[in-house]
Amino acid sequence: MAIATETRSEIIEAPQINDIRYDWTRAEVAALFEMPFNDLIFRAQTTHRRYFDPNQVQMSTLLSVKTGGCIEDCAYCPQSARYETGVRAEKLMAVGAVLTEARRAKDAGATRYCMGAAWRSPKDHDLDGICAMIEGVRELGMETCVTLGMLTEKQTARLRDAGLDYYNHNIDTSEEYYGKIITTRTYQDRLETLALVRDAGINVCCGGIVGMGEARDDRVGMLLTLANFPEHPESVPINMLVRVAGTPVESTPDLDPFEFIRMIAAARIMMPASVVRLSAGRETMSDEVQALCFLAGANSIFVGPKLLTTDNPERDRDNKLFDQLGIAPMPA
Ligand code: SAM
Ligand code: DTB
Ligand code: SF4
Repeated sequence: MAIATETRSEIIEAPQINDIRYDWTRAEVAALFEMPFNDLIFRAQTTHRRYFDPNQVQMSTLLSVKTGGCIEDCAYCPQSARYETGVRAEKLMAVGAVLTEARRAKDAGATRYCMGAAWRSPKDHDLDGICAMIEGVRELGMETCVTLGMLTEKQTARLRDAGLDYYNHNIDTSEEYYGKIITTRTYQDRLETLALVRDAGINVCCGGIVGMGEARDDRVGMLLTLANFPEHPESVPINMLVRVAGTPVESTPDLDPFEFIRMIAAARIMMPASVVRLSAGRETMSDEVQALCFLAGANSIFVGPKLLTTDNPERDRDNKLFDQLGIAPMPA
């Protein structure tokens, strides 16, 4: 049945101004997911254009500075010591080696360097090396982001003082589905670290993963949590699960790509001024799906052949796609 014209324009045009809100209801978010696809994408793209250049995408590069051997049981993660995934446990990298990689990423056009460590939480002495990495990457003129697990207040202060721009700590999924994915730390633990990061004055990078067998209502719930924080995360990574052999979620059925695009569009509408990151999962995504993600408001990607331990598209493929779409890298 066709929707009446007035209803259609209400849906599309309703929040034209003051669209940065922190009071989303579950029903409103569920209604976004149920919109006709074209209406949803139109509204997301309209919102996107009020805050960003629609033809620019931010480029970050990731490096795993401490790989594998993690004591946590995150069901998606190749770095958990509990699963046989073929990822070997390594020590924290030397600062010089990290800076060599960062320089290479900068030369290849990345403006943000993101360093990840497979820790439940860092020890205080681990931060000596991490802070030196942050200082070194900043001296190269790149923005810095780290993801190290749970933090204490003292640790957030040290990271801020080292000049850290962003801290990535994901809620991963809805509060309701969370217990199916991780049992070794709670949703509340995550919220506490996020609050400490925010209070320290560091930009928050927080999102999650879809395609882990969750229901649409869980995707709605995850976005509700993110958009109803006292401040929106400045950066919102939406990861498509990379199914890694040996992890408990390795046989999860494919998520409908249109549902993934809806997730990006809903994130864009709910957090209009945040950078929405099309994160893990691009390696197996068609160029057409990626183009629809950009149309839906995604404006950041990871570039370089590796994420942390899994594959990411080669630069030639990304450069070609940017050319085909007339997309330029977002300046820092
Ligand atoms: N150990 C730290 C932590 O868990 O907070 C930092 C690194 S952890 C690998 C960073 C994030 O990567 C996770 O929260 C998760 O959202 C994402 N991630 C890990 N494995 C993934 C996979 N197989 N597919 C998609 N995203 C994944
Ligand atoms: C995020 O949300 N996605 C990135 C980054 N933050 C650290 C990590 C994706 C990891 C994918 C699995 C891997 O390569 O190990
Ligand atoms: Fe460890 Fe982070 Fe992987 Fe969880 S996501 S197992 S905490 S490295």
